Amino acid sequence: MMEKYMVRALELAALGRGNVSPNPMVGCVIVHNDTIIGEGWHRRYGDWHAEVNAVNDAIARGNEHVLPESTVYVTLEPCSHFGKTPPCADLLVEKRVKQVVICNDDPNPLVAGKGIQKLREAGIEVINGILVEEGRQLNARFFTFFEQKRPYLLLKWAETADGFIADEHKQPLSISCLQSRVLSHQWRSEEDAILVGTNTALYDNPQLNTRLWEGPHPTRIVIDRTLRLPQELHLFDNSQKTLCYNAFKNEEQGNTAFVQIDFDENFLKHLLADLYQRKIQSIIVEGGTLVLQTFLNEGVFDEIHIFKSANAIQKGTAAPLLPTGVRLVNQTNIGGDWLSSYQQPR
Ligand code: AOF
Ligand code: ZN
Repeated sequence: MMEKYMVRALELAALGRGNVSPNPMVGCVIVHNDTIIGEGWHRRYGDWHAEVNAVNDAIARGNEHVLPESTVYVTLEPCSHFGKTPPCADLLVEKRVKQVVICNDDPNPLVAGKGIQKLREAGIEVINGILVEEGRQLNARFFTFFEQKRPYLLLKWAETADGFIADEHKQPLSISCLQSRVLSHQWRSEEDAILVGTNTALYDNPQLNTRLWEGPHPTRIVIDRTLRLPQELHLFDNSQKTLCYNAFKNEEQGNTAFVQIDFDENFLKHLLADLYQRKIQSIIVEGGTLVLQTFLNEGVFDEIHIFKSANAIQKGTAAPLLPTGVRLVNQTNIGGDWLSSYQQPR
């Protein structure tokens, strides 16, 4: 029975997809006598939290007087902090609800257990850990960001039937079909940032935007240790925010920020620590082979998506090598390409 209402709360939470980042998607259902008397979800970043919307819905439906005999099902521990809105835990205490059932603890250090503590101290019964895995999957980016103190990482590339990612002349090469490229642009619009290495920036002069899809443009991230990338590249055209990681300077130029980091053997750690500090919650890494292989070899990634085209080119730059142990989660045709998706086993 508890699962039934939590499933509904998770469904409501998912309605916030695309509008709440970097906040988590959260849903809330209020139940009295085995009947739903109020529902709500976090609809938009900066807006009311799920619990507030559910309580207001219950009030609008004339159910305020039964709140003290009701159970609140919420997919994330109610917050305890004054952020964009006052604490949800305080609201539930003020309405004297009988019981609160929670899916996931909030890993945000501003909350992290303090919400549950507030409820219990006020004498409200709290049950947590209902449908934990479903909740963690829904908000994988949010949980990875706070628990691992790094952005959620998607690695994506397109390779030819014979395993090449670029031709022998390093010329920009369109390997995947239009449908695959449209899908990649949709993916770009769903993440906070997109990352490429020096060679890709130099040889492909990519725009790294979402022109084939309607949606927000991600922050562009480029690695340029020795600052050898020419300023004429699309990357530096100020049309989107760009972070350029290098070994020499910290400087803001229009929409581009040059960020100096240590390029020692812990380069990846330094990079991800800086991005965490900038609150970048997710990144799609699009190449080239060297950069992708670095993430793969260190085992620092969450998802891998590979488009394989039908044509062979015989010569060129080899595509990255998949590490052993990754879990194949999906395979499908996208136009003329074959898309394989993998996950890092947890
Ligand atoms: C809840 N219910 O529906 C959500 C919560 O910037 P703010 O003030 O909106 O706070 C964002 C933080 O609040 C977010 O990082 C997470 O810890 C929590 N989100 N909490 O009780 C909600 N969206
Ligand atoms: Zn809240």
